[in-house]
Amino acid sequence: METRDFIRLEDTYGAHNYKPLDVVISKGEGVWVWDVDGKRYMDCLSAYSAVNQGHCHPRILKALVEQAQKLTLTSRAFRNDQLPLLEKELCELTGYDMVLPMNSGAEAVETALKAVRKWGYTVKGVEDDRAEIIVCSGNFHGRTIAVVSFSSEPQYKAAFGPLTPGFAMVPYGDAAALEEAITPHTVACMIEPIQGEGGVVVPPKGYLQQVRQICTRHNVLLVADEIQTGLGRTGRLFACEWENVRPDVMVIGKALSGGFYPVSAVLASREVLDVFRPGDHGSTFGGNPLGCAVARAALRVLVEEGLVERSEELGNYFMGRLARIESEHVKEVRGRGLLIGVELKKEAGGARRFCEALQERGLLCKETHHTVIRFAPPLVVTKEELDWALEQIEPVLMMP
Ligand code: IF1
Repeated sequence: METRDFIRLEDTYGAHNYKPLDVVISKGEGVWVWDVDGKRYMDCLSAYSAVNQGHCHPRILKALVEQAQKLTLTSRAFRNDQLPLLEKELCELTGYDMVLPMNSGAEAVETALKAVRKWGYTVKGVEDDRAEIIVCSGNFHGRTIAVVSFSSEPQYKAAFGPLTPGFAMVPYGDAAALEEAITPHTVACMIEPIQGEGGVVVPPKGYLQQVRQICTRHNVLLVADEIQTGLGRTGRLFACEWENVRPDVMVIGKALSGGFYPVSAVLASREVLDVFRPGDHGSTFGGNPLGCAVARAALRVLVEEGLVERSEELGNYFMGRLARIESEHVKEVRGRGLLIGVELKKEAGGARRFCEALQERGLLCKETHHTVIRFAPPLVVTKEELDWALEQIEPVLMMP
């Protein structure tokens, strides 16, 4: 079968909820992937930062295979010998008290929403069924009905109503607006420290600090969605560390498994996560031994291979070189670590055609918000590989 045969099958039998680039990938190693015709590409998307450790990392692969040969799933009706170790290692790495493991990012976000609502009723003393959670315009937290209910992107929610109440929206980056939106019913404020889908939007300096102070002042929990920005992507273990901010609740996913398997988690203090009683919440696959063994290896790789430091160092280099490309199309280059957005001017005719030209030259990336090219290679990338990428990017940005 060739590329067009796979595409025809997918278009015939698959739901059309995506419009992917027409490259059919069948193999990956480190920062490189190969399509079914054997053509090699550098992956500059990293599955939206799920493969920070690089494709098919040998140490994570070994953990996956060894665990798969022993035990994969018990359900939480019984205990398994991997979950306690992952929980302990995550708490030791991050300084949080407790972990609640789930699978997808959206599920972990839902879990965090349930936790802060229950905290609001049982600890803060909010009136029954009145809890409010403040979110930001331009947010992306997943695709479930509750989560799209507070999206500011009309397409994400249109025709999926009735939607879930209990959310208020404020402009991203505006701390004063957040403080004004707080009411006696407010239990939490949820933010992305850098908005990924929003177009790699880095908030104004001091914003996260201000949000932290406002939340503390009003006894409102700060929930950080670090599903995309966390685990080294921005040159810190968590992007909130750029402003020395410690959220009350941290949501992680994606790179928690190095891309091998869906593993997500909510991290929080005992005061928050201890609101859950047996039967309140759960998941058949959440905390399964295969996912836990994979996540333990994925975390070890991040730490022991120094990928967080590498992300900062190479991110600075890459972003600096990108910023020096003198293209008439570029409006701004921004980001942190190896999460970089190149925003094009309106007249450039959209980012998609640049992504397609980069694909021709063997570099895969994905536009976001029509006008932003996002560059987020696996954190194992080398300086030499980034130099090769720049040799491809430069002429493409110079296109008429
Ligand atoms: C898709 C975007 C990125 C996320 C944050 C929660 C989730 C995500 C901050 C949900 C997921 C993904 C989903 C993916 C595209 C992608 C994405 F463009 F849509 F926004 F990365 F930028 N919080 N982001 O970024 O996690 O349930 O998917 O595991 O195709 O929808 P999930």
